[in-house]
Amino acid sequence: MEVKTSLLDNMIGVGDMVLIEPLSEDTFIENLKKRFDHSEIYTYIGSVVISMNPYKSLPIYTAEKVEEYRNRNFYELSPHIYALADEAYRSLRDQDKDQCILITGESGAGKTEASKFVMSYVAAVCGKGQEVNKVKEQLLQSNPVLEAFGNAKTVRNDNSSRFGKYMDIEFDFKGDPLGGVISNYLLEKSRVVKQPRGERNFHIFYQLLSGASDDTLKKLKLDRDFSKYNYLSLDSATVNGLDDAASFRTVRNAMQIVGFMEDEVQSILELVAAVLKLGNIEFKPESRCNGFDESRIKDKNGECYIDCNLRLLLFQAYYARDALAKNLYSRLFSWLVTRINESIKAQTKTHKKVMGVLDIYGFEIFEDNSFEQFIINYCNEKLQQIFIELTLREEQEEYIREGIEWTNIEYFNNAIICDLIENNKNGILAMLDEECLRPGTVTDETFLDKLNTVCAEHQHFESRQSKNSKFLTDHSLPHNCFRIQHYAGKVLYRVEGFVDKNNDLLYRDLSQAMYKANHSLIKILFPEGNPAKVNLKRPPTAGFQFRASVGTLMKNLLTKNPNYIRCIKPNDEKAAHIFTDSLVCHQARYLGLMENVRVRRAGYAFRQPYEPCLERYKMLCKQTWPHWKGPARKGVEVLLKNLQVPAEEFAYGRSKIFIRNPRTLFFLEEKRRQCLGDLATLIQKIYRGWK
Ligand code: AOV
Ligand code: MG
Repeated sequence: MEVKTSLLDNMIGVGDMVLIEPLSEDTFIENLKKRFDHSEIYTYIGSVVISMNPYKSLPIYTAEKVEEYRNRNFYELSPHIYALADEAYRSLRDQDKDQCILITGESGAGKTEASKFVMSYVAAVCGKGQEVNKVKEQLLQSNPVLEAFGNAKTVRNDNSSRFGKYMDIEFDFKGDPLGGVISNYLLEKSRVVKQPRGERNFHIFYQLLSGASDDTLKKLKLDRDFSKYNYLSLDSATVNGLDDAASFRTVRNAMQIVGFMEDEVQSILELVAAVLKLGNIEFKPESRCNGFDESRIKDKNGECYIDCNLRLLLFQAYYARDALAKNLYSRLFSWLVTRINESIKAQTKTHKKVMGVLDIYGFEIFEDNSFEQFIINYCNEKLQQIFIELTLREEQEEYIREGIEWTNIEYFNNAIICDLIENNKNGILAMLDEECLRPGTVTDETFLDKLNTVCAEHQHFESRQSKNSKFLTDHSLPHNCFRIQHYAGKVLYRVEGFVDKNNDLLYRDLSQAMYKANHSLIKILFPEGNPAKVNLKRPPTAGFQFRASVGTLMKNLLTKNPNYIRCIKPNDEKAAHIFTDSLVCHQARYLGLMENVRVRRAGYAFRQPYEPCLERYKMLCKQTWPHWKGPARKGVEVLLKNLQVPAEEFAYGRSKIFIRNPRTLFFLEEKRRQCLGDLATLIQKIYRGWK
């Protein structure tokens, strides 16, 4: 591990926050700003990479850059996401340590872009050959497919991930890729039928209408005009910088590379079209002679009854229509993931080395926050938990391994918020489930009542104990809301729809109708509609499933060596060159970045194995220059003694030297620079050293 002098370059700020002197929130933010102004978007905190979204394309992801960072030590070059990717990949290949890349940050901070840079870097540096290249191409091309179906324009991000994604890339013993497995987490399916103002439906709808040939649209009985479809929002149908037609070609091409057959693509597009058309079905009330009201489908070509045994009131008919559209789409999405997995799965059962890349939907606070935001924010809490636990654990373990004493640093631990949400007994998700399964009249309001009673008691209890409760009730809240103090800010959730979205039930008649449809893919998507396989057991709720899958994910991540990318959004305008101090400061705070620096510095800010340390500084001491015969550790001891660095500045670990204060590092670096700067003196020194 070498420390490059560019990390200390004053012109473009400090490349590693650990080296900032003096350290304060102001100097921290100032440093980020200085670097951002020079388009230096990456900054380290030790081995953690902070990534600022530049909102403009930078020439730093070229093939030359890849070559530059390939096989180089982490601190050798300027901070870059490639350095992290390289370190992770080499550690996986050479030390057989499974890795995970944890990318966090709020919506629009640059997580998805970062995950793609990591993947493309690893693809560029790992093995070559026809078979291997095919695997790489398939892994990379799964991205455009999933983004088309799972991303959408929101007010925060024009390409916002509306699902969570975790991808394990598998390698053989040589480090050549074998394949991958993708896991997806709860798609925000409510978007299919309704989008908040200024937002769009999933990209694929617009891509299909803009990019498909006239012939394809004719076959699908679709109109190119977005405004013909109820499910497509009109106020932001076209997005600056997004070329839907071109994206459609990219997606079609990607599907082909991933291995979708032509007839499968056709089926998928038919379902996309079916969803659009479902949205255009309208109903009209009809009084029946038996006194009941029911709904009939209004159709330009005449009228027909819904072909099932439902006697639906008008609002129920619309509800059923939307539920079907949401289910159809989200099941299609899950099927796509399964289908992609079939294509990209490793063809061998031998031992695999694994690199997991996690890119989830970022923390969100909207004007109107519902069940989806609740789930998304819960997921972010869990990731923050992992960061907290592992940053401390990793640090602690290193000190213990190296036989060095460790001092604890105070952290805000968000475990209390995770518990408030996921506790088996009185967590919010458990209470929601209890309410959903309770006989009798269950509404969002009864759920809220329960929440207020139980959580308020809990809060009372907590507040006596720790003044730490994160469920905030007060009389100023709108009547149908509850509020949580998340690690990243207070969020007001409106309970409307919580019960329904958690239940996630579809009228059985609709499942059966779907199953009966003369369409092989639809049949696959609605297996419960098969009358031969009627299952009266209630499916698990959405919240339950989510909690379980996040739990499994966390366990999986904990078995791997973590690498962190902490993404920061510089402004709310999605604009290049704007750095809003308050916004950046808020993110740095809740991400716990200052504490992260403090932990690094409180113990020992820097550590290096003895050999490279001696190699780098041996020129500063006669006894070690030009060659030191003997153990490297002894050489480093001689060197430091000779330079009269106070003993408390160092700790000798089993394999590494630990340097407490960045100033000492500055001192060494400065000495080295002087040495190198004056070549003539250096040569004289060498000469004298040899005499
Ligand atoms: P996110 O994944 O963190 O948000 P994205 O990765 O989608 O955010 O980034 C948002 C947008 O910022 C991208 O579409 C790019 O225009 C721009 N951007 C981000 N990183 C870079 C970069 N390194 N270079 C150039 N432009 C960049 V969300 O999925 O909403 O949580 O849910
Ligand atoms: Mg994203």
